[in-house]
Amino acid sequence: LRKEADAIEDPAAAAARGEFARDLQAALAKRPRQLSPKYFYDAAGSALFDRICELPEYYLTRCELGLLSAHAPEIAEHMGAEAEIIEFGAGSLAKIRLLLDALQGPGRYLPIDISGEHLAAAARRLQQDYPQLQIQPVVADYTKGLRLPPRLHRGTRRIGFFPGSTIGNLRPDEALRFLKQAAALLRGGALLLGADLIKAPAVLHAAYNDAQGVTAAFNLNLLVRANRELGTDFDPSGFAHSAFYNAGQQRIEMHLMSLRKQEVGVCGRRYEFVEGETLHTENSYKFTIDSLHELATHAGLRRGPVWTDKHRRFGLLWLDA
Ligand code: AVJ
Repeated sequence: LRKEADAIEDPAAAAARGEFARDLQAALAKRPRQLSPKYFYDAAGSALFDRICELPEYYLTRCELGLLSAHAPEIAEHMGAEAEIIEFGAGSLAKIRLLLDALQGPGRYLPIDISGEHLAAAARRLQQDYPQLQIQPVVADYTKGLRLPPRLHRGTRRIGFFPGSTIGNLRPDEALRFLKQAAALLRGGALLLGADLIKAPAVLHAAYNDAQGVTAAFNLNLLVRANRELGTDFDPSGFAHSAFYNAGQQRIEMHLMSLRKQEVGVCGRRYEFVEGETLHTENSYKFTIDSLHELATHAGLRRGPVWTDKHRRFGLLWLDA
């Protein structure tokens, strides 16, 4: 049965698995050991992330949803009728609903996400609630160069939507490259960018070290995923979730820390972890409105309105392309 299942694995899934194996081996071969956070988002990881968004400590999602719903009419006015909305890292498609409710029928909605099954299911649910909307899901890794279907009509305005502070997962040089690509792709339109702001380290720390341990499970799920998809032999109970604010770099770092000396097999190679050694799994950069404007201006975007909450926890920026 197992053999048969392997034989019929679709080529895209096989390629994705090959890339995961190569990236994991490369991550384990270098020091410090670091892997892209994109590998968090298998079906289980995407579901865990959705639970993170509901946690009392994880203020980011609530804050951004609050901004979107409070300012949806104004944002919709900036977007204009019949534009097409392109969402980068669309996830569960919850945030776009707030904008769709305020918009007079956008021309089309293109959610881009790396987690194919999760995206397809979310798109089906959205279609049920917005039967008139033209939805075109795109399963892709948008950090790798963006290719999109042609504009709906000549002259259709494209509005990019990059919420959730996902931009914080990118190193500053990668964020700049992404914004440059987005600027080129959206030329004549705009980008609506949501980003987490620098604040008291204790507040940041709590958001990534929740009391229920959901963030720990999200982090450790990476090892569970590797075991299932690549046949590695990680012992998830031999690793601990570690998340802390690196003030010098203005970022939260997440790591998986080895609790003892141990060896792990990955596709025929063995890798040793000494006690306390980590695999760096994510950076989550924090910004100021000024630092975001500087980055955007460098990328060829022009500053527009900014919406933020009274505690200045989160920023929503309109950037003309
Ligand atoms: C989806 C990348 C914005 O960095 O806050 C949540 C992911 N990691 N808890 C973030 C995440 C740990 C999240 N982003």
